[in-house]
Amino acid sequence: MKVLEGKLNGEGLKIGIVVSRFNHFITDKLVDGALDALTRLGVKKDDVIIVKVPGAFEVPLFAKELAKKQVDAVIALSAIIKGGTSHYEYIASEVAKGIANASLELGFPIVFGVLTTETIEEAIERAGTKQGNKGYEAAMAAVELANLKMEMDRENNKQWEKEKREKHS
Ligand code: INI
Repeated sequence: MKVLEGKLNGEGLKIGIVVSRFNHFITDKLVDGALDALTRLGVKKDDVIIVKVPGAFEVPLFAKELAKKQVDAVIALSAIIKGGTSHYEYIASEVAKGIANASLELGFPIVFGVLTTETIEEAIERAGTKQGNKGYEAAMAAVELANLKMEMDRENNKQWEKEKREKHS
């Protein structure tokens, strides 16, 4: 039996972060959490690139652009808080779809570190207080997935080489 699983080791990895400024008192905390996890896992500060965008709606496009650069995974961070905003649902579903589409189209790990909450209090709880830090969790997943992607690529190459050899033997 073969089990493939990404290691939680960030040494040598390059990681991109896209973060929105909207609700920045929350998203700044998500970035802090993400950087804390990346540093603990061995990612060097110089190997992290952060792209700031106005709001969550803009995150998928720039997550996709960043994924085309020399990084091993991208972390998408934003805070969509319902409060009194009526278009909350539209933004939340577009952002989720946009990130999933970008990741699938490129075949590249883009981690969903987007908070969608009813209230500001719930967002605070998930940005470094009672319920942990979504940015920290997203960064852990990014490192695991970057390593898993490399491992899968190696496996696929091995398989491809094997099939090529068998075809020509
Ligand atoms: N952007 C957010 O990141 N979070 C929100 O809660 C939010 N709400 O509720 O409006 C929000 N709106 C801005 C949006 O993401 C775009 O930046 C804007 O519409 C310009 O395209």
